[in-house]
Amino acid sequence: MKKVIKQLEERNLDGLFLVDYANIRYMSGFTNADSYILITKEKQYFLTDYRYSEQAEKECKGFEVITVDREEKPLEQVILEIADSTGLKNIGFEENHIVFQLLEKLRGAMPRIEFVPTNGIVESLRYIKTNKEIDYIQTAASIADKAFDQILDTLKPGMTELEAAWKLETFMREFGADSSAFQTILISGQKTSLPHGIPSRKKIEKGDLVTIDFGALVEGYRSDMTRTIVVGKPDEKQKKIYAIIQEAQEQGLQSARAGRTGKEVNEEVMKIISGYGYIEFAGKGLGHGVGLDIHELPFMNKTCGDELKENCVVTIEPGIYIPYWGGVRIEDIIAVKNGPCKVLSNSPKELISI
Ligand SMILES: [Mn+2]
Repeated sequence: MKKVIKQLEERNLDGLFLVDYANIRYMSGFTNADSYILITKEKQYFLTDYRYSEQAEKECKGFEVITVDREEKPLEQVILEIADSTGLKNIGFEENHIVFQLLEKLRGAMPRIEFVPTNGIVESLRYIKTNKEIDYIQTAASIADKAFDQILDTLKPGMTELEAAWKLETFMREFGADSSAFQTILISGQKTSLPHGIPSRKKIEKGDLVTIDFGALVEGYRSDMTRTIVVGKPDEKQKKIYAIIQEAQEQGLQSARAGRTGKEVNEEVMKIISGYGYIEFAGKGLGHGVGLDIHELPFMNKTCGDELKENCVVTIEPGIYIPYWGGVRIEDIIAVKNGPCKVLSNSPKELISI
């Protein structure tokens, strides 16, 4: 909170209004939904409704919890009263998260107050993880590893993608996940050329590549891992593409360390794919930060200058996607270090045939 208030001072802001679920959770510890935070330099307000007020009182230490009863007084009226009583002249809002309709209501209710777009104030704090956050992500990654090991024994030709995805999610829950970290990608055959294909009623067949991109959720923190396997014996092209991605992914793990930019790491990985003549089929992004959100800072791609710092948690996930043939992606989740990174996902990476 002190760091946020310091940023408000630097930006000449009297207050900051938060709507984003992950930013609200990060600042307050609140683990539920549909709430707002108003940060002022003197005091912090947590605005929620009757469904969550008891929970908020317990979880949000250091906040004054205000239960908004919309029948009595709309949210913007409650904020106006706080602004008036504390003499706020302006309030920052999250330009990439706020709903337009809510912003219009706020501006309409308090013409005296300037609402100022901001971007990334809380995100900049979430950029580097604490040891506790890394522990949660490590736990989630280890649950995913165990579930992957089980799905290798369970997945059989004739099963649909949806059935296999459900089995995988069941295993994660059995091993202690709160839920899946995101909608599981488990796609097969030609469909693996879709980087984010959706599991369907398509049956998994002999000869198919199967791309499995999934993660577990633990205490609000997410893991993210991808493995590509083959049903039966791989053919020569499958082996060749897989070997390129395996080499590229290994390079990514070597290159990712504190002080380097996502752009530099991406370049070194793409150089390998380029050397084999497959750059036109390479995925555009190499990786992304992971934490309370599945995709957060820093990002690693051609245009991203985000610098990797000690204890950033990011993915390294190069892929080759050939339309109407298929694709291969290998993804690990890592904690960035000053030296070699710490790989949090530990499932095998040689081409597995089931
Ligand atoms: Mn990912």
